Amino acid sequence: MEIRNDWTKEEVEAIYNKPIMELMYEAATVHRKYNDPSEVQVSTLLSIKTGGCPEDCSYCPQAARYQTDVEVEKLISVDEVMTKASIAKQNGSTRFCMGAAWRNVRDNEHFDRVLEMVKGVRGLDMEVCCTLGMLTDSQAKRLKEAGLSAYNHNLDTSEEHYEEIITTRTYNDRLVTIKHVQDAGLHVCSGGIIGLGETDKDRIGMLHTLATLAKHPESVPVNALVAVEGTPLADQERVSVWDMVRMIATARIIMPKSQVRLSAGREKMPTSEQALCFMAGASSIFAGNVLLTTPNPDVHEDKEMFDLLGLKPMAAFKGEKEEVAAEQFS
Ligand code: SAM
Ligand code: DTB
Ligand code: SF4
Repeated sequence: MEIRNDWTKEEVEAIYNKPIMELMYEAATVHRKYNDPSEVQVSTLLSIKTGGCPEDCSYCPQAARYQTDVEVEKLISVDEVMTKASIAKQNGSTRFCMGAAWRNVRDNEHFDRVLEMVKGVRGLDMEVCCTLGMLTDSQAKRLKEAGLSAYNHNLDTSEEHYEEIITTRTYNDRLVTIKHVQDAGLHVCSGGIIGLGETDKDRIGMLHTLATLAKHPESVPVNALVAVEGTPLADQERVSVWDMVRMIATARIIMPKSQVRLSAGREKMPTSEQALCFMAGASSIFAGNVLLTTPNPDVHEDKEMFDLLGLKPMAAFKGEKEEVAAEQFS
């Protein structure tokens, strides 16, 4: 089965709406065909610039306009990043992702410092990822030159539902940043959040947009909303595991080789629920007891889960090495 970028919305809808057991079985089958299902990519997140963000993303505790418990912090130092990245490496992470509560990147000394951070972490032989908001094409290129592996920029939801969630920038702005990232030769990490009050149609629409990009994102994070006190979405109900399974399984079937990441929301999911997500084709997690500002399971809990489920952390640069090998033989 070849990798397809020409999925129709109707095809994605038909997959998404299959009876759940059929859907899981199909996704598990596709996963085994394209990937080693025992390997899980373990990525650690670090917030390098927390809170005080000018945007109005209604799910986000870091938006300055909402009264949340998040304390505003300045951009941290390169040394602090290096210490955290070394600890993450010792704990088995092969990928390190740095997040900043920025609307967009500006060409100033702060961006220069981020480039230093990228160089430093790359020097530890880890894959490096950033999520810093909107980027120009030249900023994407500079990140690539510094050694960045991938850039995270989520679509978050469907184009139709987007305006209900964010008004301070458009869906098209997001697609433009993703294009700059792809053009710079960086891997794209892009997915979304469920539990924002969207319909199944919105979820299908978002998956369809991701699967019909010129190239599938190398990773697709599926976040369950972490409802945070003080944000407009604070009272949203927790999403059911079956909704996570449906999203993950559909993403796995339509983007067979992408790392589908079981992202925010694991803190509230027992091992049995997470196991269903791995069965449905999830191949990546965020490790460490905080995501950016909200809790995540402890490293030792995840180790116990991996032992119980027979999962093992994926080696660094696995995807990149396979790509090089494939190019050489094509
Ligand atoms: N400020 C940059 C941006 O928005 O592009 C980068 C950091 S931002 C926090 C990265 C992503 O985290 C968002 O696009 C969103 O998908 C996710 N996120 C933020 N708050 C969340 C929450 N409460 N629950 C689940 N995911 C969340
Ligand atoms: C993504 O898709 N999820 C991560 C990462 N990309 C940057 C962020 C989740 C954040 C959850 C809320 C918080 O901890 O602040
Ligand atoms: Fe700012 Fe990013 Fe949070 Fe939106 S998601 S408010 S851009 S930090």
